[in-house]
Amino acid sequence: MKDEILRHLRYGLGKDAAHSSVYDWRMALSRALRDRMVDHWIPSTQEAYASGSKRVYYLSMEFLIGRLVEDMASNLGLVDEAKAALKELGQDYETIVKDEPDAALGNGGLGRLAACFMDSLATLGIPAMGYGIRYEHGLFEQDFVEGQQVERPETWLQQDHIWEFERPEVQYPITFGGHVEHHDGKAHWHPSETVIATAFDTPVIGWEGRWGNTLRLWAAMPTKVFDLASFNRGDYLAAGRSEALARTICRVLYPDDTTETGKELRLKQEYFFTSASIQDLLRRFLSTHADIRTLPDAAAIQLNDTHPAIAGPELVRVLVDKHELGMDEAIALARRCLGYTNHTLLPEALERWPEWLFGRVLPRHLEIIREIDADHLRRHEGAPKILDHGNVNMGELAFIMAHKVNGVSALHTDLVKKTVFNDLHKIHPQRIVNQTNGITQRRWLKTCNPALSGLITRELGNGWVTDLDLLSQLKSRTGDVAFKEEFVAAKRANKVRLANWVTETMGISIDPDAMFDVQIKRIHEYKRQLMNILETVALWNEMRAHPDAGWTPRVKIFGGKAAPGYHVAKEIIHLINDVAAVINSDEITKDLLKVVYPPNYNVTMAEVLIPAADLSEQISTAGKEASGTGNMKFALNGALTIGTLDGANVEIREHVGPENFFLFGLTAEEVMERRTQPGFARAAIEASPRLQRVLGQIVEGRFCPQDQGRYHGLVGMLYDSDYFLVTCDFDSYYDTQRRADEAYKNARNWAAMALVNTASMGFFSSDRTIKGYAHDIWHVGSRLGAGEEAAE
Ligand code: OX2
Repeated sequence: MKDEILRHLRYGLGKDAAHSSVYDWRMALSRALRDRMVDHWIPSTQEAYASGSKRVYYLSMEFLIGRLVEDMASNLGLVDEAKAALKELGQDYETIVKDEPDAALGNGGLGRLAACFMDSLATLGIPAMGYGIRYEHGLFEQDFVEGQQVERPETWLQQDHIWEFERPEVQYPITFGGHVEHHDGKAHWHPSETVIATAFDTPVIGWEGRWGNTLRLWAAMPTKVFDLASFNRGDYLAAGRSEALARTICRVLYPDDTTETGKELRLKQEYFFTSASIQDLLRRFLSTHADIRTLPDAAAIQLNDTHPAIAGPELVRVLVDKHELGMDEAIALARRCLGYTNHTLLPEALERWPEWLFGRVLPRHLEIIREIDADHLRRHEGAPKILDHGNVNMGELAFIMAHKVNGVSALHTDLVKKTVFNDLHKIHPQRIVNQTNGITQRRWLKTCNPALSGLITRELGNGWVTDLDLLSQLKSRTGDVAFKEEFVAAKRANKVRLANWVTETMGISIDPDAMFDVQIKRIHEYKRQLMNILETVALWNEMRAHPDAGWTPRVKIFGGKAAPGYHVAKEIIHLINDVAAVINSDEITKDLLKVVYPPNYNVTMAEVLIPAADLSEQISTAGKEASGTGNMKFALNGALTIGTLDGANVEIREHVGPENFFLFGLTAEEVMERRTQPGFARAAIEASPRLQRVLGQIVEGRFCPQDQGRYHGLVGMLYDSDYFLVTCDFDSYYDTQRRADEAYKNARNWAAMALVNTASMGFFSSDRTIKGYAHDIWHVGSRLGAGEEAAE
């Protein structure tokens, strides 16, 4: 390893050791690791090709990857070797790992899920390809200026991204606009614009290098890079115009995960990567198969939300216009290939395009969608339509074109059947299935929490790394005092690590013995960070009034970004920061309560916060969070959950047992019922003197004396509408927090509860989730060991 690092430093970077920066060392280490990855990757790719086995194509607008050095080193079993080699070279492994920017090609849960799935697919040896967009700028960087969010462009590609291989030979034309002519019984699309999609491949190597898959991200290029004639005329801007236009398509990630933008550029992005992926998988298929009708035996195409839903009409278009299949046959064939995952019930997040806009960008696809609607209506009278009220409904399109539709937790799937797709569900009662989300324990325990994972491996061996159910053996240890002490020591070490980081980066000192209470996720009204900060103020009031009442000291930690156009979410951020400033400088409560909100929450920050958490905040309005995946990461790392019966919380609670979970709040059914009662919010506020007081303080400008009216709108909204029922759940939330305070005082018992949480998380491995998709939706198997079998 040492020689390899030095060789890459010299011949890959043209540097000598004496004059190398941290960046240079990181590049050299990464290249050395990449070489090893390639040695696992190429044989897997060859095997998948030679065996002709069915492949999974996972189409996703987002892959929220984070850093890769440590992930790759860990999956290859090279962490110790890399550390030792660097040490001999006078370099520090940790420093080098920390130099890597996050690959932030996603907004949150949906993108991170795709990244966990890629890890599990490779570890399970399932031939698969992830398809997405190689955004030049990932999710924006967040800064706070006087407590308010400011966005700055993210620039991960300004440094060399050495994990990827550019594939200039893999190019496809992607066309937009123009018009369609029909003659000789055929459709002829004459587009007005063409860009080229070109591939960049990142190897994804599973645990111990047993199998390797590919993440293929598409970048856009102009058909003609440079117009020399314009340049020679002196029109320099015109000379580069086509390049600029093409590049725009993959320039930035839309920073919004749950509201629809309806922008033409977004539609182009969606079609761009979907069409490139469909062309690519068809080329691969046709290079080894003669009959296009056997495509469903070779390709399972999974749509991660509706963003790639255009895959249905695109596949039909190619089958009909290029391969001359009949429309009905093409639709049926495409459906056998496609699966669709729904991730949200929020009406504002369901994609709809105005028909006029859609038809302008994709005129041939609009015709095909009409045919799909007609075909479906012929078979199912009165069925919901894709084209309705001048809109193209992407949810209906994805549903009708998929042979399976899945929700991401038991509760969510149930609600999908009862609400958004109720009519379609009645027509196709077998189509909707559940696949409860999961997380990869390789990143979310093994690598991010070496203190705890080291302890577990010492006790159980390392089988849990690929079989998380083995953790259940730890349940018998809740009475083992010595083991529990070690378990607690691991948590404490992680808390000290976090406390030091908070002091260094924010200048706030926090006590590692206080309860670390963490809410990290996108800022959204339904996730109710607002309720959390209101409860913080209520607690602070009580602490000030009775400072000697034996309080459990707390550190309230927040992390998360707001979509740049989401005004209310930004107000909530401002309020949290205003409250933090006041509380953190209060002499009376200085040893009892702190509020910490580090800016720019991302995957890397999660990897530090989650192992250090005691209490995990999963407090969304019931029925709104489809699943959540942070909830799983916390419990796996030994945090207790305070939460509502929402998303995967329900299943987490079932697995850890109700006595090891702090439940509060209205159920999804009660939420729906409560909303029908006129004036429910005002009634709830009037019934809660505690909440009244908090709201009064905020309105009077207690946390913003220089600008007293700052939160009048926000508080007014709670009184008048409160769609997310912050007011109704507030008292139950406050009381449950006090139960958590009491429980925390009994350190032994808390440790036992935390241990049961860790030990009960086997079900929430993304390995289990992927096995479910493979069995119920994709009908694919593992290739692990298959190569040897064939050779024998
Ligand atoms: C998220 C959901 O909000 C979250 O509940 C879920 O855990 C995650 O997807 C992965 O399934 N954009 N992000 C999501 O949905 C959408 C749309």
